[in-house]
Amino acid sequence: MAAGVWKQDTLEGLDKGSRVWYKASANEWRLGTLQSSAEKAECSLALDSERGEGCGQVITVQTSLLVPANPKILDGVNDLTTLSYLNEASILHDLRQRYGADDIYTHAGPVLIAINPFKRVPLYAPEIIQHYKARQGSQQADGYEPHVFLTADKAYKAMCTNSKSQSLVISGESGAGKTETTKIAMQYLAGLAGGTGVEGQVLSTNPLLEAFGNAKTLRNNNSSRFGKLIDIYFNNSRHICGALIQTYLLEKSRVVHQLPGERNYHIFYQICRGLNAEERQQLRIPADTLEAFRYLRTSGCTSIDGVDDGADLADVKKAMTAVGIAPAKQANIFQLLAAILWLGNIEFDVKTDDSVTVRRDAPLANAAALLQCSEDALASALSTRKITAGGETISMDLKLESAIDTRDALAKAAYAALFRWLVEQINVALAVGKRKSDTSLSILDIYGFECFKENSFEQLCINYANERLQQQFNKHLFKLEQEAYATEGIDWAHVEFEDNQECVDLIENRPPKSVGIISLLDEECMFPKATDSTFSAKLRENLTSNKRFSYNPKVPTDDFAVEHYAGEVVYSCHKFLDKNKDSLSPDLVELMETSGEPLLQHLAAEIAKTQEKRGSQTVGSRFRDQLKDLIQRLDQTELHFVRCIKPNGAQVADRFDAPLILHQLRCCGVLEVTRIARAGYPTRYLHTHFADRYLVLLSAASQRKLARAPALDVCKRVLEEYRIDRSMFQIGHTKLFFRAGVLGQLEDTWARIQRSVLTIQSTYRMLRCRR
Ligand code: AD9
Ligand code: MG
Repeated sequence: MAAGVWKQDTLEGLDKGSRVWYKASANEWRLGTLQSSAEKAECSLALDSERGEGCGQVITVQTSLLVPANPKILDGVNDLTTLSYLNEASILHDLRQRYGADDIYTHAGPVLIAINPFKRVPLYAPEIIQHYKARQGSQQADGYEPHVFLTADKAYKAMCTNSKSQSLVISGESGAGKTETTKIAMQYLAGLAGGTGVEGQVLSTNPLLEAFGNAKTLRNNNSSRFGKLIDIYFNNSRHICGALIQTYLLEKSRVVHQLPGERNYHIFYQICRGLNAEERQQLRIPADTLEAFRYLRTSGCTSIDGVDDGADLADVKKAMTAVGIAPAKQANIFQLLAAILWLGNIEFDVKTDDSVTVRRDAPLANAAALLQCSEDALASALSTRKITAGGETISMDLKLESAIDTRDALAKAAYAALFRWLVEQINVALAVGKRKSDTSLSILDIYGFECFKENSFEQLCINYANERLQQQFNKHLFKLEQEAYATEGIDWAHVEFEDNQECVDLIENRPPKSVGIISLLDEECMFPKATDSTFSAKLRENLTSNKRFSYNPKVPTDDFAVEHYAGEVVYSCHKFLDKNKDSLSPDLVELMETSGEPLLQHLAAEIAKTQEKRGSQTVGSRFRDQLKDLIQRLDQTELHFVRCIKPNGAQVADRFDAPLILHQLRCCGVLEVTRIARAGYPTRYLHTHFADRYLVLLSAASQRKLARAPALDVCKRVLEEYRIDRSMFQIGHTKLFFRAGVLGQLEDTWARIQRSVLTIQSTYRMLRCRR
């Protein structure tokens, strides 16, 4: 039967007067009406007068460039699986129509597509939450418009029904709307299952984590520079009773360096602009200018249109208080942030080729004062390194470049430790009642795929994470789905999909399997004499057989390119080794440990502990392990996918950049998912499970007759008595497979019977009590 579906997408049967899409260029489709039959190699086409230039124009085109268009009545349908013709042009057209009407959500079978509106849309009012909340049962979604609320609601209700943990996996490229979508889902769950008070705290984590972990990039003014998985726990009465946040690899290089036009983490600008005069004076932050700080100045961008950093600080403070960080602690945090800013201003004077002195001026004095250490101790930690050899410790001078790296390393390490500490504080606050529950609903919001003019180790990690998630998406929506049909002996035409295994292998494989980028990087990090260039040479030596890897032999750089599922990215090897090793010298740890500032002391102890625990494990291999763990955890839950789409690169409202959107749809396999969903049987039951559940629906006579019969006989009888159309289900070896929505009627009847049984039981109990 599935094969029949494909036929509909060919031009067969189309004739004069049929609506078709004409592929005018690689990414542009134009609507028109056939003026001749489509049987010859060329045909005549009248371009649709509703659309753009060439109105009503009749042109001769190659028939091979035409695909059928859907009837007008299907314009703007809310589930792509309901389109009669499923092709890129039709999908794009549908999404364009919906986006134009601010209907930013559309179903692609089991996947929710969310197009970023880049403006306020009236879709999130409390009444709308109420509307979705009123939805009955876990099966029925009919009559409800696609919405993140609906997806969250399905997950929540499935959790309540099956007692199985659920996950919302939100993906899309940078700026596509993942973080906003996550917040919208959290807002819904707080409205749906609040009541214990924890939900307020859960929501408070957003402004807090965004202040410390988000920044303006060239792709997104509020770009997440860390990944997060938030597990929300529910108690027996299905109210939120706690949460746990796990974060992934914060981009800490941003603390000391940003690309032109980007910014450092929001919190720095917030304290500079939002603290009052007295607070600023204490932190030695000058009144008028952010340009005073090198870490904020060099990118040439300190403000974001429409963002009031000063006012945002108030929200951040409120959020801190909500998660139990008292004002005194908040002051410590701000002090550390100011210290980091002053560290960045410390200058070095070159003494000889091999040594520097730290300039004794205001930045050193201010940084030392804020870190609560002596100027001498700070100066010596930044300009020398202690080396132990033969039981003796000697102090070695640092060259200018190393001294600068050491200064920046201290700033980065302190910030990253602060971030980890914050997440810990949040988790302590959210742990209320957590252990009383074994079911959770998790939401994954990571950094989206990105490609800049210059891409470094951080982009490789970010894109690797996205590659892994894409693989998981493929596994659940293509592989597992189709394998299930094959093992159950279901009649099924296989749907091809873009497998990204080769790219995942390229990055993460390790011996003895084969080598990958991370394993080669680790190997290189062990050689004392290795440099970024020797690493680059190693990649070229070992990886050229992988089709996803390439480099330009004509250009004398250390660059290499990876063909990701979402496009090619050229990476520069600069600093790969340092970033992967990420070790903080013992001198700096010691400096922090001896600080008079308790928070810094605490962070230093944590850094020392983590360094010890990690041993020689590198950032890359730890990230690989974390991702593996993440995927395993997600696999144990029921998955719900949201695909965020970025409508244009300018981050503006009402601009539908068709080629950009089409590229994203292609990369993430929306067309194929829709095909599978349309041809597939998303609802399954084991024969035994189905028989047990629905036996009660049979007539009394049938129930008696089938009481001892095999489960499959019961199933067949139920399907018969309820006249389920033969095309709507298939019987597998152990399971029954149903098309979407078929079981609604059975479920309704089942629920009605359950309710009356319960009523009878409670009346009976009441009567007994009275007696
Ligand atoms: V990144 O990978 O972290 O760089 P995200 O998270 O995918 O990226 P984000 O959620 O931050 O993107 O969205 C980018 C911007 O789009 C937001 O700051 C909003 O201004 C805008 N946006 C996204 N979704 C919505 C929405 N549902 N309504 C209104 C939205 N604006
Ligand atoms: Mg984000």
